[in-house]
Amino acid sequence: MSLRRKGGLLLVLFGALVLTMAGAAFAVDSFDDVPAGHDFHSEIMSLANAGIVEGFADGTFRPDEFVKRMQMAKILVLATEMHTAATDNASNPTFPDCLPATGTPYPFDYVEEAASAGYFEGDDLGMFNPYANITRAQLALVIVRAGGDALEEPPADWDHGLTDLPDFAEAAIIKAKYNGILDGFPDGTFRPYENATRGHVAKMVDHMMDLAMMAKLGGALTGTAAAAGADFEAIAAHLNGVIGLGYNTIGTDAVAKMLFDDNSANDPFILDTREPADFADGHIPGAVNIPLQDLAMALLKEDPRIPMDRHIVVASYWGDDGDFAMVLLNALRITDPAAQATAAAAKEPLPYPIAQVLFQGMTSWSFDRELVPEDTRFEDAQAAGIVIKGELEAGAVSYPEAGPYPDFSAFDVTDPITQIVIRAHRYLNSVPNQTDLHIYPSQLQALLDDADPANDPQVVSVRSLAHFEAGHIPGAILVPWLQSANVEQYTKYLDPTAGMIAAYCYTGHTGGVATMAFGIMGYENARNVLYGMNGWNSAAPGSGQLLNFDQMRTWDFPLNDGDDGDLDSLAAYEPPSGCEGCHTELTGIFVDREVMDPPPAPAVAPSEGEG
Ligand SMILES: [Ca+2]
Ligand SMILES: [Ca+2]
Ligand SMILES: [Ca+2]
Repeated sequence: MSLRRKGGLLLVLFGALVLTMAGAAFAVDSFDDVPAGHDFHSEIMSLANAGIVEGFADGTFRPDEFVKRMQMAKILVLATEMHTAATDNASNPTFPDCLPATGTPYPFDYVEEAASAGYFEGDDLGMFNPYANITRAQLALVIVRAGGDALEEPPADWDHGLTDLPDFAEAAIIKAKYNGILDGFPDGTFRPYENATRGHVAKMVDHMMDLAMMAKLGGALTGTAAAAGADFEAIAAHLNGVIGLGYNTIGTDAVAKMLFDDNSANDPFILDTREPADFADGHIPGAVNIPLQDLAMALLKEDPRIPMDRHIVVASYWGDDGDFAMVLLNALRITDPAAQATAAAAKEPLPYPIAQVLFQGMTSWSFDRELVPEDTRFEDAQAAGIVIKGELEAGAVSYPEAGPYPDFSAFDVTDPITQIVIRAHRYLNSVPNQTDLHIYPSQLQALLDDADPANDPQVVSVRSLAHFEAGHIPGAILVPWLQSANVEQYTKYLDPTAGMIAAYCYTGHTGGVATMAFGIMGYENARNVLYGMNGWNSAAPGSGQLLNFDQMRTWDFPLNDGDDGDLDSLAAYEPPSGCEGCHTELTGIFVDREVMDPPPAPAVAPSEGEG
């Protein structure tokens, strides 16, 4: 069953909402002034594809222009499906300054619908002020009203940190901030009387709609249960089948060969899951940017940018974060993993397209330091003390008591694959930033060494049994990554009530697979140890390959950053002088500086990317 078919399922649930979304595939490609990498790109495109906002005839969206109150009324009634074709209240207008003669249906009908829904109340004189620009405070007020029960109430003592909230909108602004719909400025102000821009409106409305959709879909973590629930079991069964197929990394050189061979037929689709600002600093030519925390929602909405039938390579920061996206994509697209396994074993064409991860992410594509957060490239992490010489323990595995299991609120869908996408959205957004899904080796060491057992993570090795027995992080249990969703044999030993589950592997990649599986299954305390055992102690058995990473696996392939020199097509790429053919006939080592100054032979053979 493809996602397109599942759209039929969502269609029943969300009626007009999904009808407008389903029409998205042909609606809008882009706006000239909202390029990929723009702060509000994904939200504006999402709303435009849903038919809730439109651009201008000249192909622009003008994200910095202000929004009139009548425009806001229209956006909100479309976003919440309160618009009806019939003109409402024509004989009994609510506001003296917004009459049928003002314009029917726009703005009159939309304003009446927004008033009937309780989104707008008018000013002290009973006027709507349709041509006035909506302020930031008013925007918070109407969006919170439109969001209704989908928004959570903040705890009474929640510290919102904002200093300049007006009485009339204070509660709404705090609630909107608590639900992640808005934020203040770095100086602690909210600036309630400044005008909201079209970009801000798009961001906030899109987020409110996402919350409303998720509230309907269910699957929220509610706590734990002594026995595994039926939804948990079904999710685990599909994940177990998909992860057992063993998909993981693809070497950077292999990707480059496919992209630069002047044959577009074999090009993978490059999905870049970094944040927009990092994407804008430089990305693989042709890559599409959907930040990791937005990916599941984009899949639920059938974002037309994500192909259902092509080989996908995920480009991320370090690579292991790409495994989070890969697990989700493969779980969604490989609907019958047993059929995929059968075809693979028989060396027959695969029934489903696969997703893989660029080995070590953008750190291996380019030397550019701006592509990943400061100090987190492996060699920089060594210098910064993020990568350590942690203690090792040898010996057999000792497991705790099995259970309890994560428990979810009831899903509004019965299909386990859609449930996996829902759960993925909830897990990936259970932390403020995508980088919070990691723990640095130095942070793990601090938690284990602070003489406070109460904050100790449950440490999980996903490496081989032999490598576990030869040396593991003290106190770890073993959950082999290919069986990270095998509940009966392994997953039942995870502790959903621990402060953290810290999974580690070799280089980070398979730990990313396991961590994503755990998170989808409801272990939202799961984190991946950045750089795995290489980050904890590169002298451990089976480790060491990242010591050679900078020499062996970091390439210098082209980046597009929006400036002159960007590649319009991959066929236009010309390798630097001195390495004619290098990028299409790669063998083992290639970086520009090696052409100039070949490195010494590595002490340890390079990884095959098993990570
Ligand atoms: Ca109407
Ligand atoms: Ca190609
Ligand atoms: Ca501790």
